Amino acid sequence: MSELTVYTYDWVPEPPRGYVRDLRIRWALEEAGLPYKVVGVPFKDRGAEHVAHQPFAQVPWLTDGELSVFESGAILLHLGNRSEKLLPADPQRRNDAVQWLIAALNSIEMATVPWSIFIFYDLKDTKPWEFFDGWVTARLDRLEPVFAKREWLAGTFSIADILMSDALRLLHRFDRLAKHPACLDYVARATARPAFKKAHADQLAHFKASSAG
Ligand SMILES: N[C@@H](CCC(=O)N[C@@H](CS)C(=O)NCC(=O)O)C(=O)O
Repeated sequence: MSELTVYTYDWVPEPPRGYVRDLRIRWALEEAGLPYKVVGVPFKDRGAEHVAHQPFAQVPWLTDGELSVFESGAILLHLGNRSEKLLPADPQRRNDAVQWLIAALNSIEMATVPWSIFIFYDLKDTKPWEFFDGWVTARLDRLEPVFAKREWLAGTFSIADILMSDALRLLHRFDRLAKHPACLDYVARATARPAFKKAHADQLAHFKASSAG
């Protein structure tokens, strides 16, 4: 089996620590029990080699032997093909996992990331805030009955839950799930998993070690 390497920054400022998207990949690898290593690349000077792997000079990317994959969703799908612990073999459940994974990226994260910009830059007094906050409410109102009825999006835990719960974690960070208890419980059960805890602790340790050096 080829060697798996996760690439992330060698350092990031304090606020994103614990939220950098290599966490999603570490989490999946821990869930699947696949051996991997993590390599830090410069945050400050992003060179041509970085862009050759990730065209937006972002992280994460993954190498699997000679193959290089960028975009956290694509990386999770790639890993899903390696382990049924991440992506079920049954066609209906596999379809559920894939569509919810895309929904997490394209229907939820698409709303949560712009919303978070208003928080980080203290723009809640501006007119567009109402729109972006309303967009988040609309999405949570639709997710609430989904999580009231099911533990995991595809029946059993899958990469869809890694992406969905990680996207919702950004809202939870600012107590934005308080009025959506089923969403809140879902994030709590996802982040209680030992694989999440290990991935999260490892990411924090990685960035702490880099700032110490
Ligand atoms: N759609 C990309 C987003 C990647 C992304 O936003 N990466 C952040 C870290 S979590 C980053 O590299 N930010 C620095 C930058 O954009 O310059 C994915 O899901 O992989």
